[in-house]
Amino acid sequence: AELERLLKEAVDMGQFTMFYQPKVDLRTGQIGGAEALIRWQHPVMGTVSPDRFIPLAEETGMVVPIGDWVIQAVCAQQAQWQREGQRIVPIAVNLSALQFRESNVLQTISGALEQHGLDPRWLEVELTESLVMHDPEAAQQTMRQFGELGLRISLDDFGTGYSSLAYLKRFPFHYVKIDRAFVTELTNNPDDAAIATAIIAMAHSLRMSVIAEGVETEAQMQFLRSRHCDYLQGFYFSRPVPAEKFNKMVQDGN
Ligand code: G
Ligand code: G
Ligand code: MN
Ligand code: NA
Repeated sequence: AELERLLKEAVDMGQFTMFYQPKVDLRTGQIGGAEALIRWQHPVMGTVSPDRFIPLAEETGMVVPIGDWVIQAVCAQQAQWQREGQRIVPIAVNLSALQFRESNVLQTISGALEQHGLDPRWLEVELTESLVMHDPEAAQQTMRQFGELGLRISLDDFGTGYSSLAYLKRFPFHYVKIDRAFVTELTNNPDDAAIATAIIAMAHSLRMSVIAEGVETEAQMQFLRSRHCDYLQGFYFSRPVPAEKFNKMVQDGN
């Protein structure tokens, strides 16, 4: 209840901000997109990691207003950059399970896009494998509606659950994100290398693009490039950064 109060206050007092982590397009070497990641700056507690408050926000239901704020914030930011004549790239928001299942997230998204006059191609969503598998039928239906709206969808944390890509082909994903767990040991562990290679090959045969997360070294980058991975995300290129810094990186073309 205390945390619920604190999170409510955080929304009202504007203590949340969004950071952006680039996704590098391996074909062009340029930033081809980003993932939006929330940050909570509390006046006394300091910076609180989303790893700590998102699971709790999920339990109290506060993740719904927080998630709505995230959608608003990203749409407002993209629209502002676009008005200023800046080059923009698609930005993906993470949807939490509760937000996906129990809120009217479709209305929230289409409302925000409309309000800011933003084309749906500039906003993407990331759904985790476990979220989708919790209720596959319902997820499929909501995802179809996202697709009709023109949103691209990423399958986040792929490989950590128990579903096969073949099964997931029933869902209209555009991107598969290889979980960081397989990328970390990619160049030391032949099993992880085999898994990453297989995910990329199968995703491509199903006409989905692949994003590798958690890329931290040149060797990992080279390996993923040799396997024709489409996008790379990770500290090797950039940590999640504040909006201004991200925008500068996109304009500078690196
Ligand atoms: O950098 P990172 O510490 O940003 O994020 C930690 C975890 O919190 C990740 O699992 C990430 O998906 C999740 N997360 C970050 N931002 C958001 C957000 O805006 N909404 C939701 N639902 N999860 C987020
Ligand atoms: O669960 P999700 O994939 O949405 O979370 C993204 C999380 O991964 C964020 O916490 C982000 O800070 C973190 N992250 C992004 N790139 C790297 C990386 O190269 N190494 C590590 N260890 N974490 C990363
Ligand atoms: Mn994600
Ligand atoms: Na992920």
